Amino acid sequence: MYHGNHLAEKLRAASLGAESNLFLRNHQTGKDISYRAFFANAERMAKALVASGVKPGDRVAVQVPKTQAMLELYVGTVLAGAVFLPLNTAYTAAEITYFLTDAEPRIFVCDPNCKDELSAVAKDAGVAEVLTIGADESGSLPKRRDAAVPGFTAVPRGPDDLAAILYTSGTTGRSKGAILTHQALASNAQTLKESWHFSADDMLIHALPIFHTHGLFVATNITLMAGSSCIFMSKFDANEILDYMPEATVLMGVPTFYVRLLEAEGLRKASANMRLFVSGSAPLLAETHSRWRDLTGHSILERYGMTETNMNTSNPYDGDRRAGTVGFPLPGVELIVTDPATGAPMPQGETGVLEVRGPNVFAGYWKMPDKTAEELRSNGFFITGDLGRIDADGYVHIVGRGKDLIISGGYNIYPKEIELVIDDLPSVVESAVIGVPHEDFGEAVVAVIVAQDGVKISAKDVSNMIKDNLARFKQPKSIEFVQALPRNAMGKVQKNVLREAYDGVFQ
Ligand code: MCA
Ligand code: AMP
Repeated sequence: MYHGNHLAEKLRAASLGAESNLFLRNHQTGKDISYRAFFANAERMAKALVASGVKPGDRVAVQVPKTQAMLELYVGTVLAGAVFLPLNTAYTAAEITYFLTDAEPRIFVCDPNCKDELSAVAKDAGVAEVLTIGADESGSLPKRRDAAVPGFTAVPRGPDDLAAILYTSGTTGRSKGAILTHQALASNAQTLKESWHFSADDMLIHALPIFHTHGLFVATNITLMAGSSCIFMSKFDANEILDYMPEATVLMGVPTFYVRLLEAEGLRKASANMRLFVSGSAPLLAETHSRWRDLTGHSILERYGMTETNMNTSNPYDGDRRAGTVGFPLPGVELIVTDPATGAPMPQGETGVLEVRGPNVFAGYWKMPDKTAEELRSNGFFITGDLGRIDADGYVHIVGRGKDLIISGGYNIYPKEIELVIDDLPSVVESAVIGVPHEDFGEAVVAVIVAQDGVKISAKDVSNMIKDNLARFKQPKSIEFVQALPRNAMGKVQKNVLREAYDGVFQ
């Protein structure tokens, strides 16, 4: 089935012969979807795309609420040999303009509520057609899916062909599209499925968004590849997750999930029969790890990944899951620590830049050959920009970031992008954006602003002026004004000084 389409074949294999098994329990609609129904719908989606003129290699850009139809569209896009390009639902029209212009998709699928505003954006970007999927699973694309006859011969695609482009923000303030091949996605999901012992007996609580690697490729691809089932929740809700735990076996989440669940009533009892808790996308505090273990008896399994690489390391399924570490390189993934200045390998145990190589690594940045050459070495190692070390027992520790990046509730935020927007405001001389500790989100955004002499401007004014340009999660949770930014002898803003000064702002 789906012969010759590298990824689709692998996503389908486990459920062949078990078509009536449950794939997805839809929390929103209350409906159960079997593997048979899911793949039939994905095939109809592929038909609808082809009927709209989508050709192999074309991009299908998608900014829609978390729905079963979006998952069907993902698999349908792969079946049609096209390239899936999911976008964060929080992005504003101004942000969407960039992605559509850069990626030049053939089709853009959006929320029907945003169709008027985004159709104009899509038209300007030269997108041929705009379709919709709504939060209630309705919309013009589901309509076309339902009108199509099931049955679709998968378009042949090899391991090196593109399956998806995921944009990841950059230190320059310009997002970069990571090109992910069929092989990168398939090999990583296969490795994770085996490393985490996924089987048809598993029921995953799926509460992550599906426009990022974690919710789309880790959670969904593993479920499909193992023939497991999932409870598909449109968003995180601690009490609803507790309600589902007795019928589930696995939860995947960002650290904020675990911090919030620890505050919820009834965690110990609800989690008694769970098999596995996985955390990633941001550092899990050792304190959260030990509180969880003390309360539930389960040791959270922390792993480390990136948009460009999928998952690189994981704590062991069997064996010691060590708090504050991200475990060992996954089978087939090489991880080395290099000197940030010279790129030479560091002696065992010392801290440097983490570099990774393996079938999981991306093929480069979309239309950015220079950026690709800067970060992806000709020998295949990708320079992650994360700082870390490997201890004597082989566990990888992430000790910091060489890149100016904030991770808030599992979302990556590049300060430069926010600084560019704030610096553009008429009453602002300059700004520096930093991340400071936040109990719920791990880190939260603070903007430190130097206003023009004699100009009266408040934090509220700034918030109002930037709100149309930046997704809500990127907007500063605190805005501070100063006379001047601290600088070193080279004139570089000392963000460490600012981070210290505003360290307690959310406490
Ligand atoms: C929501 N807000 C946020 C965030 N989420 N602000 C900063 N950071 C966030 N992550 C804003 C909301 O717009 C709202 O603004 C206010 O904060 C409070 O919202 P709340 O209702 O508490 O938030 P929520 O809707 O419950 O969402 C929190 C969340 C969510 C469940 C933690 O952010 C989430 O699902 N995060 C997961 C992200 C993820 O999947 N990352 C994986 C990336 P206001 O009230 O002012 O309007 S993939 C990756 O990183 C790599 C590859 C890897 O290794 O996995
Ligand atoms: P992104 O590619 O935007 O999804 O984010 C990838 C980044 O998230 C990595 O480069 C790390 O900085 C960070 N990250 C992911 N998982 C972990 C983890 N378990 N611990 C610490 N940082 C993590």
